Amino acid sequence: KGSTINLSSLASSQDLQQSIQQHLRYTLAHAPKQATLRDWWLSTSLAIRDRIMDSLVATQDAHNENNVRRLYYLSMEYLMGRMLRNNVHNLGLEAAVCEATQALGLNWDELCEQEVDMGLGNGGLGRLAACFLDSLATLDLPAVGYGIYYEFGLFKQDFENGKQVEHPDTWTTFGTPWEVVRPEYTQTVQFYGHVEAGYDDCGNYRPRWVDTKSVLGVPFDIPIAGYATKTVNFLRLWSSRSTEDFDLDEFNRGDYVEAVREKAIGETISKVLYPNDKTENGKELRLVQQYFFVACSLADILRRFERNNSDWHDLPKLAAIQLNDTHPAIAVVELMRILVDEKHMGWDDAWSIVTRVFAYTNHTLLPEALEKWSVALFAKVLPRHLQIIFEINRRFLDEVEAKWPGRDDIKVVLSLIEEGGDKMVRMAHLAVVGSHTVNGVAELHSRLLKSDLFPEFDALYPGKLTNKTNGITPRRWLYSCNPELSKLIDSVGIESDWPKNLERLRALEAKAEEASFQQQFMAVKRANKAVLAEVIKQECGVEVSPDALFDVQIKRLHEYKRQHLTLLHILTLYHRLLNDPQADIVPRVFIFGAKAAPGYALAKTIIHAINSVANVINNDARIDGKLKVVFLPNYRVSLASKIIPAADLSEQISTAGKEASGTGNMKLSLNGALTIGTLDGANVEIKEEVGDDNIFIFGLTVEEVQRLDREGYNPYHYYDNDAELKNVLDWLCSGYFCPEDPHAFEPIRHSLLAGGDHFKVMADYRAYVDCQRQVDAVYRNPSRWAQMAILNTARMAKFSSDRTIQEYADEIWSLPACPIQE
Ligand code: 26R
Repeated sequence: KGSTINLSSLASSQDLQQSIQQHLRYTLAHAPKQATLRDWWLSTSLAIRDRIMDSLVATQDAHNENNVRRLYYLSMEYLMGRMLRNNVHNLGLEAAVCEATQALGLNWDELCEQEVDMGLGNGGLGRLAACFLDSLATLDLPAVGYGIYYEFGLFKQDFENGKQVEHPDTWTTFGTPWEVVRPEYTQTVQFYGHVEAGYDDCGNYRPRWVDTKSVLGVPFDIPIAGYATKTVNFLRLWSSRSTEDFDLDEFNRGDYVEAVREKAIGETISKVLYPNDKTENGKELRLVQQYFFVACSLADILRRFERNNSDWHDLPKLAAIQLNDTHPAIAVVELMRILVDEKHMGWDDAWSIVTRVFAYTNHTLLPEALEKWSVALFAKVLPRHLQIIFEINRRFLDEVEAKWPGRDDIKVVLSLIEEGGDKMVRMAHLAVVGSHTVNGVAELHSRLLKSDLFPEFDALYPGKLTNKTNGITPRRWLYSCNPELSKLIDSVGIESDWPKNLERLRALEAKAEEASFQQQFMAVKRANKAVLAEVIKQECGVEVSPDALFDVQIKRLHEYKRQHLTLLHILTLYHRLLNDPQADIVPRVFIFGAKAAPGYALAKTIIHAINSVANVINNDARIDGKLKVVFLPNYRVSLASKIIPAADLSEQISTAGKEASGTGNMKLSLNGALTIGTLDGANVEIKEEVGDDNIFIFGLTVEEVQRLDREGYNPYHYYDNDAELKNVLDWLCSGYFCPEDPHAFEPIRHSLLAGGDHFKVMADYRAYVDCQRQVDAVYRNPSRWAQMAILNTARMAKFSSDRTIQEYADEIWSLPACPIQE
């Protein structure tokens, strides 16, 4: 970036071109004339990878030589998306690669389109982990991400007659250039079996975990290059393999086929990502996945520690481990097991080490998403760990007794074990007790964490519960995905380091009222909308006008996120237009992207309903194209990067108190979309940053939602007293939009009325529809809209994941940077 690069970029572009040609010939064994676009993409990626490797080796060498303190991020999910463009941008090779590919007769954008997303996650939590890796490397922080090498990532979504169907995501079929297999760091993991009492030579109690089954974990490393720095960290993903002795008996008995079948069981552990972000409680394979990747990762961390250190008491000096939600919380127990059972350390000593190593991030307050595992399942899969959990709990309840003598009611609430017919291990309690710091992901969420979810923990451990408001990487979510806006930013004299110093964008404030800048800013938006219109044409077969307001709702499909509230708004506008073709309505394109968990029937019904309504509206000549509704199939990171630069309006309309943070809200605002939203999650802080005049806020507050829940909420009240609401809901369920199955949408109506409307859709409908009228009014004033959009982009600095990660590094990890010398 910048003008000094041109001379060196000429040299590096020629090198690069040569390197691409060499990979085509010597790695892929192709002559240029037979090469497909995919071959060229692969060769280009391999050429870029070579350049990353030099810095990877240099970085790891420096970290090892200096025995630096490292952060270990444990996450079941990483939504990395495509890697080529971001790697090129982070390495500063953009100009060179454009020249090189051009010289080879290739189109750079087309080349990037060849890459299959790395979709090893469900949604917000997985994408947050990916943004964090980018910021950790960019800030020169020594860090390793650990996760699972799922053979099948999140399913591919198709629509058949408007209904979601799932297909396997076969991202590994043709291999990926971004991985380096590390068989030399293979780990062995034990499961099942039972615990035998035993004593060592000195008479100390030494339980032995025996008759276990074991599997291998083979690590695949994905290099993570920082932006405009030499640091290259890595993401280490574990793939499960059968051990050779897994089924030796059967093999020796001559049952070759049975032995091989058994072998396949070892390989299933890392086969597939669970496509749920609500519940997988009780699924044995999910617990096995969690322990598999945690055990491999901890063994790897301890191996690295032991290379340079001999005293286990130094572990908290050299390792900080962050638990991304409770999914890896078993790590607390596994580290205790290793220190006590294998390193023969005393309990108190070990516990003091463990609780100085771990910290835990909570990402949801929804009760159904809080992990619990039945004690019976634990006893079967991880019998020794269950014993350790009971011992942790026994000592913890002693602490509770000391704080609140005789208060058994508090013990019932706080215990790691939920009593009842089916005893359960509460993973969140384990994570809180085993960590030195717990954080929520937005101010409001963290406040509710303290006041509603864990008030007793907050009293018992004052100061342990904290906040770290989420962020997003401006490299992927502005610099790479919105080149036109990036160019505009560069052209107005903002320092070129803005992608790693997002405060620089504040200088745009001074231009927000300048007519010529407003026009340029909106011309960029218009161009991005034209590009998205092409994608929409291709994907949905629907023509949309870039002059219409692009109203965007992209996120997992969930009742609490309330895509069906937007559907009611769409029906309201449609009905108004049919009643009065001259109705005062700004032409809009409603753009949805969302996957529903395969077992979440109502979420799938909402998708079907949106598609069915879309089909009717898009083909109704009476409304003269004023409304269009498109549901882009297979929403994923790479599709997000096309939608976000083209959005005018960002829908962030969850029931107050339910969305922990949201991160799409930040991405859209950064790209100059205005938010219509509730006072939920990070919307509250976005409002603080952009100012009350530059955001559309509506609906119940958390306090009002809680009051309704306390005093009794009656959705029929709104249905009976708002004729327009009654009308559109009845219409939706009348069979009009789905004649072939007239009752198809009845479950939506049921959930909103007789079902109790847990997410207050009915209560918020009128405020939402009225607020959308305000949106229309502002959109009709292009100068005002442009000013607001510019101020959104200008004021997003707080939501750079660099800010978030620097706060984690300073306040949770005590992690110094380690810049790598040239
Ligand atoms: C129990 C298991 C099946 C499971 C539960 C929940 C698996 C995955 C989840 C996903 C949740 C924890 C998630 O993605 N939460 C989101 O985290 C984002 C990053 O912090 C937030 O922005 C977002 O508000 C929150 O819903």
